[in-house]
Amino acid sequence: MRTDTGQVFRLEDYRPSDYLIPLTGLTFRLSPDGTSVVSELTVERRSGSTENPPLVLDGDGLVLKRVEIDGTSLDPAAYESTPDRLTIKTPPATQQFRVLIETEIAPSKNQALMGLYRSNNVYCTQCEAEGFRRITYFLDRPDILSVYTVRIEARRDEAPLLLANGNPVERGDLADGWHYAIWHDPFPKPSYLFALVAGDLGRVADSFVTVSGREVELGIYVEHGKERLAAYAMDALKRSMRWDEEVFGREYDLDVFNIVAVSDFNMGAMENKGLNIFNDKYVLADEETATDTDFANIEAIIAHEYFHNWTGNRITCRDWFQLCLKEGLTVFRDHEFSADQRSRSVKRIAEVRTLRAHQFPEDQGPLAHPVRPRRYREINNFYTATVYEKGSEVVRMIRTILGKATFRKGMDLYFERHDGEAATIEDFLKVFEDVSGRDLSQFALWYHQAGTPNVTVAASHDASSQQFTLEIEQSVPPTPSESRKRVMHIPLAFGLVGPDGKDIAYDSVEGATVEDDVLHLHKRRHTVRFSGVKERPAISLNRGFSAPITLSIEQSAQDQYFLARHDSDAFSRWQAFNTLLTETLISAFRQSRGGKPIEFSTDLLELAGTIAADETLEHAFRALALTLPSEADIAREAASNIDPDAILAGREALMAAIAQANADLFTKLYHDLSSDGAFSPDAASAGRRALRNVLLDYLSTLPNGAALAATHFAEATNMTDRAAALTVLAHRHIDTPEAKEALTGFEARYRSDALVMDKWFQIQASAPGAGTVDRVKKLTTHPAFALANPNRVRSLIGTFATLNQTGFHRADGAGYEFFVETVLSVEKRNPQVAARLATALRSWRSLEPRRQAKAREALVTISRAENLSADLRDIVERTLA
Ligand code: 0A1
Ligand code: ZN
Repeated sequence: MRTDTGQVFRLEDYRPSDYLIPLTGLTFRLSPDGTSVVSELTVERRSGSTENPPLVLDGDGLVLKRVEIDGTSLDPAAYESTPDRLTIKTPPATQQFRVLIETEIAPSKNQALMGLYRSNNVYCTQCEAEGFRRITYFLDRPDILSVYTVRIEARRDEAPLLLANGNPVERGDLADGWHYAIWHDPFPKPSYLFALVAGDLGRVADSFVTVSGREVELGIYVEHGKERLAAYAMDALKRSMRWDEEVFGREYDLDVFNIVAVSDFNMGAMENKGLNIFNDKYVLADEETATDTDFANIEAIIAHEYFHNWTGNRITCRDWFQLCLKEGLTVFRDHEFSADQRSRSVKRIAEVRTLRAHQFPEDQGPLAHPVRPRRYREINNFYTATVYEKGSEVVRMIRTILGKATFRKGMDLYFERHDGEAATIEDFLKVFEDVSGRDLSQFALWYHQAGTPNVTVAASHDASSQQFTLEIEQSVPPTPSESRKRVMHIPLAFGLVGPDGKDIAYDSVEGATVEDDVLHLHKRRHTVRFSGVKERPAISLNRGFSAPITLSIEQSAQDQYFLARHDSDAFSRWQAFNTLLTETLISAFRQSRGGKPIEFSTDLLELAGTIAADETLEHAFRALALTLPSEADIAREAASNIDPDAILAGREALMAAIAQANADLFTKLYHDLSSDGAFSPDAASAGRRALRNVLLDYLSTLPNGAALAATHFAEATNMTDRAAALTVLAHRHIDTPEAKEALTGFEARYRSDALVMDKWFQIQASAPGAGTVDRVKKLTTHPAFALANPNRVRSLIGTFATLNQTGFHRADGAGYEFFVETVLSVEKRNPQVAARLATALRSWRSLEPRRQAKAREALVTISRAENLSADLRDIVERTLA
């Protein structure tokens, strides 16, 4: 484990390296406890340089066996080596020279899951961001692009399958039951994209013919016996490959494309060139074991990693500050892919919900950072919702500003101009400036400035002059180390909605630029006047969530109801209803805390029924509209002095009130939606299930709710319905015999399926109430739980800390105490996973004073632990600062 050196990396300190490594040869002789790695590097002085400064290579915990230069062993006085660095003091003065380095590593002891490790007896690697240096000494930075040839040797019985990046070149037998394979990747790549897999796995094979007629062999490797579960992932892969050709003009470039599913993985998946490695959770699925959400995630992540082949691999990042160059752009691409494969408006609503749930609290708390950060202590902690999700929103805004056709021209120019390079955000913005002739310097603040901008709007109408006026003001709140903010370019898509629900035309507009129904804010304040507006319209703003901002708009309840019923933009229609719900829930929270009876407007309760029954709306849309803001959503919107118990009470009261007001309607709809046909994971079928399961949630608040959920559980023919019913039972009826029976039944049925058991852990860990802490503690001793496996830790501990507001933030601090203990034991094995867990405490300052003090104590306890890793120290200290 790397302990903290306290070093801070700064963007402005970037310097090109003195040396390049055009060619890299690697030979692995695999053994669990002692793998030998021989690396043969062709090192070149950067052109123009006449000096030969020391060659300083990165390492991390390495054991050096030998070093040679140009075929001769190096005199020990000529180099210095530590586990973390190899310095060759005076390299040859020639333009090029060869360095041979042998290291020895122990994959079986690697619990951090970075570098070369073992998962279920399969050797696999994870090198992003700085894992390659745990394998061999190297210039482990993304601007060093090298052509790799890799030879893998292993015992044939232990590892019949030998994979690396690129194309297969040769394979054969060796003495004593060993064999070898050689792989060559012709595309120069950074070390973080290196990958190797060796083991005994089952293979699902297919092929894809690219637009220019080249045949690509596709392989997905999974645990033997699970091949059938990779069918959906394979289908998603082929659809992704076709889509990238059609929509972005990007063709695949190697003869093979392989995906390997492993069960121990720190993140979702990794885009290693030609050899993607996946958390098996994002590959394996069938109706019996996976929910509709799992299917959608698999489709999105398969696409995401595949799309990286162009945005990330062919064009990579100059340094880690540019992470959003590949991640924000690739998330944007996978969002667009899913929108095309499914329902665009439903997908957009889901994206915004995710952004608000994960990125907004980050941007509004102590861990806020710009989409392109300027400094970091531990790069692993910057794989954040800001870099990924807000990064994607920024690319979406570029498209909104330029229009689809010019955006595509810019992308084409980006691929043409930077293919084979390690690029920067400036390079990316420049292509769009070049194709559009626009100046994007103010827009670039979206990359440089942290914080969620707030836009306040007041509207007024003057019938006599037929003028409709918007007073608009923007502000960006201060964030850590950025107290003063500059004015941003905010593109707001809008419509003026007339009494018939149609957008009304206006004669002219002054006070801001309007292009294609987008209002461009460039100044702190705008007075925007629309003329020729006879009747007062309802203003629909930030349609499609055109800018990732918060909007405070003075709007009558009447207008909000009107927009929730009639806005022609599906996102804004959803938003209008969601705002009504949120405002209601915030006042319910305040009433509940004040011990007052909670009352709701009958208009709202009725509108819920109208939306549920509106056949002109997609099922999935209705399901999303009827899903009440989560307790965390309510806490975020209420902003301060948070008492999770009162929030829960208010939310439960609204659930029950909506259910009571619509009991007959919901019951009828619920029954009408029961499925008759065979299972299909497509979006429309998933939408029906989603709506029916939301209705179940409501109906379970009524008398006999537990019995209804128990029947739903017993009759379920797929995991989506089964998990939904189990959630209702465990969350709302935990003390009933029905809940106990369902939990035990589920456990008995899926005991040996780790990924399904994760759902069982998740459902219990998110059950609200004071009793959950003890239940979760007890579950850590369950045979299916393992602290060493990131998926298990995330489903039990991560879910408890992020989705269980009342349990985790229990007023007596018991939730935090358990959490601190667990985070510190996870950290001993896997600092990266521990650091990510610890971000669950980032919003501690918004709690009411008593909980706030306990949460702070918890953070301080972690910060005082001995030998804290760089990963965890970085998170905890920034959270406390
Ligand atoms: N580049 C990957 C994410 C990723 C990052 C770090 C990892 O190390 C443990 C693994 C994966 C992606 O965007 O999918
Ligand atoms: Zn990515």
